[in-house]
Amino acid sequence: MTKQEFSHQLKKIIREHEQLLKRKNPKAKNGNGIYDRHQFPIITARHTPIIWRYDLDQRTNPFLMERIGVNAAFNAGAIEHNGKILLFVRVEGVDRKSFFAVAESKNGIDNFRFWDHPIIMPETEDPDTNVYDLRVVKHEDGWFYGLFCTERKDKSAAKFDLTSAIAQCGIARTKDLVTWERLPDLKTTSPQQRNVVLHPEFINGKYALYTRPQDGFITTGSGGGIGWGLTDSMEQASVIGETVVDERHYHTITEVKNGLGPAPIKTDKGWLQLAHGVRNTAAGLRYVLYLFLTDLKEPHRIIAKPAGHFIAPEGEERVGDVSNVTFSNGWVKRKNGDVFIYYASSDTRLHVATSSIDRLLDYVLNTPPDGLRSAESVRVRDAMITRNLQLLKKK
Ligand code: M1P
Repeated sequence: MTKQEFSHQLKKIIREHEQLLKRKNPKAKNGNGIYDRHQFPIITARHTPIIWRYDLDQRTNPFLMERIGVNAAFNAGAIEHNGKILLFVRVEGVDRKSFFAVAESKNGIDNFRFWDHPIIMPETEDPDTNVYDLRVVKHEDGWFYGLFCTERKDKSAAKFDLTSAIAQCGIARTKDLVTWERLPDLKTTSPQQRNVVLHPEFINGKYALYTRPQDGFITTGSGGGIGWGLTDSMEQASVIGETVVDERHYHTITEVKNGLGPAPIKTDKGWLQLAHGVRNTAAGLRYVLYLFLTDLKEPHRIIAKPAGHFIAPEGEERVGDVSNVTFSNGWVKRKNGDVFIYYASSDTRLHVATSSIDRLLDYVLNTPPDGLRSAESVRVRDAMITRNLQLLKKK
């Protein structure tokens, strides 16, 4: 490449990247009344900055090739801060290592732009092999906490077993969202923990955590579902004796496992909770999102839970590195009552679904619960059909 060709090619790469970042993202057609999807993913690997992927020095990158590729950008924590939506995106390099990076947007729906530098997350004395799925919570103690999964090789595994891993909950905190202080990992009695979420308020003067105890790295084993426990401090966080918030059930969307998504949203009717449920199929695991409501004073106690999924993979969402997955660890309630739900599809890209507190409360409070049997499902549906037919006759 001549100097001129290099410069021309670089300008083209920057121009196309800008076009992608500035693309408007209108609502998709055919919403279900509960929320609206939007036409395009809000963040993909191609949204990550050019300077993260290309070496822009012609002497060291004469072909202007991507030097350090990005494979995926998905599962993001989310907050509203100083009038902007900040997403704490799980960015995965082509080397399969994930890291966290902040992308911000004024409207929360399009024009997301990454900050120049990814988050430099400090390590503990036992270095993380991989970190992922950051849940960012502004706690009433004044800190922003980031809880995430830290994964390390299982040192007790057989010599040639290079896949066994131990997942635990890493904890960090920050005041400015730029410099993070790493705290010791959460201690629990479970050999594996993922999807741990900090409740934003003190409960009886203690920090409250939603957990997801598991026996194995992939399988829950005796892990009963989403758990709950209290700890005196986040500097030495420790939960002894988790109670189960949402138990798994046979022939439901949570048959194989479940896990809480982002920290819950407080409403005047209770805490809105977003979670994922997993079942097994001939085509592999299927991850869907579901909603439930818990008591304001006892946030571990479910007071309403619709049957089935709230968001399931659709269209291109169904395909990716880990297909048939929707996963969320971030949502934002705005002052006007709008709710932006940030969900990822198939461990590849990130989307937004928009709704409101009123709609979500209507959904959780008035959608029938799971009757756990076909006969009960058809009875509830048929009762609505009969009422509808009577209403239509009157018109
Ligand atoms: O691959 C799907 C998801 O798998 C894990 O979720 P869970 O712990 O509930 O099985 C996580 O690794 C998550 O990042 C991933 O999206």
